[in-house]
Amino acid sequence: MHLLRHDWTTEEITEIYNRPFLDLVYQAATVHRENKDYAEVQISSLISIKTGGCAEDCAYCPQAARYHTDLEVQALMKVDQVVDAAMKAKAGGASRLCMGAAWREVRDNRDFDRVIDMVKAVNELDMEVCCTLGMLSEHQAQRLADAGLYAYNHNLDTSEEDYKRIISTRTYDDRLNTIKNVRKAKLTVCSGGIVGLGETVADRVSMLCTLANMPKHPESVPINALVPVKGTPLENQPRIPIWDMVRMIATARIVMPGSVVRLSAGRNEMSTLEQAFCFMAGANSIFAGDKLLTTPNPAFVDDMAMFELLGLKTREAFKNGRPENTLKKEEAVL
Ligand code: SAM
Ligand code: DTB
Ligand code: SF4
Repeated sequence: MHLLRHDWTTEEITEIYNRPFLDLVYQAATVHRENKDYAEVQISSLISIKTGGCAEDCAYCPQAARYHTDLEVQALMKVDQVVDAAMKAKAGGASRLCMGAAWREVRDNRDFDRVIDMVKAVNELDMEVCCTLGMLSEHQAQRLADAGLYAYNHNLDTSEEDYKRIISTRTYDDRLNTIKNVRKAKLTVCSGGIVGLGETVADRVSMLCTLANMPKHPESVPINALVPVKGTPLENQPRIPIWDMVRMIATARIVMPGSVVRLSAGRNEMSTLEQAFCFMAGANSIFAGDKLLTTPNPAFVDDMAMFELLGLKTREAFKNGRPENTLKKEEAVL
């Protein structure tokens, strides 16, 4: 495998991002093909366990309480409802379930206790369990790890320089701190960002540089295309050109060759050919299921038809082994 570097400069990443398009894709595909499992795509399914009413002001987000979006606020789901949804996702081919909550941060209360129960229950279904619940303390990360969580998603979203334009209710350092807490609990990290927020190429490069220079690269790097939602400050943002999306995926693949790069939000607006280019450029994961958190996503059957057409296979759960904390009850040595 390509040497993993943690000393990238913005100049180097800018040069990669701006290469002639086909050269960039060719290089990213070459890096990707050094991985023997390059035709395998990891499938995550999202479920919004607590929807809307969030205190933060993320300019892209339909779930922020302060924007008037047509969203129905929903209290924290029950464990049984989550297990039903997880079984459905598994039957559709998902190896990972990602549970999202519209929280600024986790609080040590009964709701968090219930999320811990959800993590335990989904882990028992032999699925990788991921959560995205906002900011976490080290102790909270450890509780999630003890419950069998596999990954924690916490996106940087944009560059440090651009952050204030998009979110004013927390800082970039808050974000980086949570990621550190997740690492301390030995969970895997899922962290990436969004393109199409009105950021510059320098912002995209800067965000990739922050991710690629972390002491350990995030195991998953989601690249989302903004889904503009009516009522949010970014509702009128133009759709991101597919060329930019492919460039972003290809550059992520080159600078973080050992990570899973996820072609995330925005697939509903992409043709199969456009998505094929993203896979060619090194994307090896998607969110599947007809809904992301609150916005539409292609149906499972359509994605499976695309996989068939492109010769892609789905990746099984726990491909890189089952971490100690995710052992099922009967396997754990008590
Ligand atoms: N509240 C938690 C947080 O912000 O970390 C977890 C849920 S939040 C919805 C998870 C991620 O969804 C955000 O960091 C952002 O990257 C992505 N996201 C939210 N709205 C989006 C949109 N309209 N288009 C693309 N990505 C979006
Ligand atoms: C990620 O990077 N993208 C997902 C997941 N992690 C949590 C969320 C996308 C949300 C898109 C807008 C919505 O459906 O609300
Ligand atoms: Fe809240 Fe997360 Fe949406 Fe920001 S992205 S408003 S923190 S749910």
